[in-house]
Amino acid sequence: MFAIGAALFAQTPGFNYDESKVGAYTLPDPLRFANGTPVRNADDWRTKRRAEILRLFESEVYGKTPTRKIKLRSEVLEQSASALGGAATRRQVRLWFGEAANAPFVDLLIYLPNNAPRPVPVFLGLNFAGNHTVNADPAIRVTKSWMRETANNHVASEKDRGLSAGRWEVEKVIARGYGTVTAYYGDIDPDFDDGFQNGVHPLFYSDGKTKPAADEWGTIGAWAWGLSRAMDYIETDRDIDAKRVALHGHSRIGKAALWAGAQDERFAIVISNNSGEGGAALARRDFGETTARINTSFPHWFAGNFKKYNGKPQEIPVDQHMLMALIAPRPLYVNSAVEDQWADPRGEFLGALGADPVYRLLGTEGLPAKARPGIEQPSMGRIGYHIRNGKHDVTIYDWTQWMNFADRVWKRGLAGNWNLDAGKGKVYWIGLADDLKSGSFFGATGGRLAEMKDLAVSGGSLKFRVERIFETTPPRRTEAFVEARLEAERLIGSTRVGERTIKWEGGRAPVLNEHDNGSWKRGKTVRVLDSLPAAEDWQLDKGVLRNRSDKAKTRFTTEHYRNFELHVEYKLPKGGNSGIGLRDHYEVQLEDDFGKPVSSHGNGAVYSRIAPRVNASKPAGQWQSIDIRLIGRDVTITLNGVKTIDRATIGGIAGMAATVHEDRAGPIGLQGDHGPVEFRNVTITPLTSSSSLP
Ligand code: GTR
Repeated sequence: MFAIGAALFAQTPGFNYDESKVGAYTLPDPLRFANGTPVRNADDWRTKRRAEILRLFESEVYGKTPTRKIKLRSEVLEQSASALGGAATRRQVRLWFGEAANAPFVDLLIYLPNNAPRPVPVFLGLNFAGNHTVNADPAIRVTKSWMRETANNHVASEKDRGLSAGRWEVEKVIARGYGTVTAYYGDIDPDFDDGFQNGVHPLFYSDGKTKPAADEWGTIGAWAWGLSRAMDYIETDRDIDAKRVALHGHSRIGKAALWAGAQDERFAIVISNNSGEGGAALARRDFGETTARINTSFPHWFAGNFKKYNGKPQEIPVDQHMLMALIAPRPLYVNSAVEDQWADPRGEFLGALGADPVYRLLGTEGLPAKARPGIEQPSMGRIGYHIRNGKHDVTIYDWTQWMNFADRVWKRGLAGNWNLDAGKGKVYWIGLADDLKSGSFFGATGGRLAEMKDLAVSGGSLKFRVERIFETTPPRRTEAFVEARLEAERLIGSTRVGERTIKWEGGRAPVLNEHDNGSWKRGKTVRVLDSLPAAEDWQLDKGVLRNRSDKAKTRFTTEHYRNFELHVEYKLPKGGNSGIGLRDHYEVQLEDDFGKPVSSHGNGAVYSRIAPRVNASKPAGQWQSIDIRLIGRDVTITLNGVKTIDRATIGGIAGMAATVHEDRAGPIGLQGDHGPVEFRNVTITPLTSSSSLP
């Protein structure tokens, strides 16, 4: 885009790349009313000054957005709970603007992470070239709307699937527990000057009117209106958290995102990516693209009135810092790129900084940086800013900062599940609720999860205490004190038990892309006991394996398994206790609990994670059989012929866990150090899926 622009500049003036030509300018003060009196407090801002500024942006810059409500109708065109290899739920929703059969519509493409609690926070943004370009997912519908590209006569092409995937990074967004909602901007209003005959403008014409008045909306206004309609839909989707929608936009769509965020306070975070002139950049600097230039190249973007200011940006009654002030006190993020001088990176930073006094008046932290921060050194407060290397684009660097910013303002950084490595084959686990008010911990109290007590979270660090009472005589109590901090997506911490301190470190529990969704085929069944490596403390006799001592080490298969069906027959004496290790991640408990109430620590339970529905145990001394089907974290267990756990999802590692690499295959382990136990007829059948990723 930069190169094409450069060729055009030669003939069409109206841009400036010379900082010395910027000259002196005075920005209108957001904290002074039009009549010169000061805005004294938050109440003055909220009740009067905000409305005054909004009116000026409406009549002089973007044009008024019609207020008449259009009846919306939504239809789910397609959905799947196993999109992106099982990581996400995909939904394609058509949103009709009006009840007429030929009403215009926009197609929303939605991906929601399967591993995150509902409702999920989302990133919402329009795309430039159709939903099918944001990811290579072949199920995304290809739009029939007008395309900016002339290559295929303005028609979208199958060939363009995933073309802009690097600008969307859907998988990475999903992996961090966010959803993505997007729509093609041309569905709302095609991006060319046709006198406002197509798109949504004509919906609002009445009394022989054929185009908007000079103080009414242009195409940026229409895109912003469409974003608010997407928000209307989001409010009806129970899986999406409408209170945590981060609105983002690149370039001209970034201008629309800022304008939408300024008008519609339902957007909880607003992000401007390289939005430049008419976006985050100060018009008065007249640097890069100028007011005269943008109104000439794109006469349909702004209100007719905006053209009055061609060559006279100092006469606009507002400047773009005031647009961003309208977003206050909601979190705002602005970012620039070094090679994107057309968008005026300095002007974008100064625009964000110019909104800071309003953020502070409203009692927030504003933008911490007072001077433009160094390249790729983000400054994050209630306003965030970064400038990265590279050109006019959206990159994974930008996305990472947006997600860090969202984590920060929504206090999500520590929320979620963490697999922690404590060294010497020991692993721990932390699961922290989204609201950071509760959580559980595995480690230091045996194989069990313990509830966090006295949990204190501040910024990127947390502290809590756990305890476990062992039902020995006399009962023994273990207490551990845990502290951790988040550093660059790593959780670093320590656990103190008495005099001993154990250090550990880890990352987020991985997303497992496999689900028990009917696509799994059984492979060849293998008899396990015959192929176990030799071990002195176990004895195999006529097909029955028994431990010779109560200290017998867990017997592991040499083969590693990922998704499988495992059949085990076992016999326990009165009060007996053993377990089956699954891939070094989870444990299925074996215990003499005949006739007792079910629990997540009883016979056939996924230890500390999932209790059986009913107690199907047999009395001690009898052979019992257990069938375990494990796909990703989805587990089904049949105990003595009774389905006791039906496709439940295991929340995380516990029990016999010995690795943080929960996404890897691992051995099957038979436990023999909790007392006498016998096994027979152990078989395993690997499962494979045509739709699973390697
Ligand atoms: C340019 C325009 C910019 C910016 C960009 C884009 O041609 O001059 O204001 O919006 O397009 O949308 O990529």
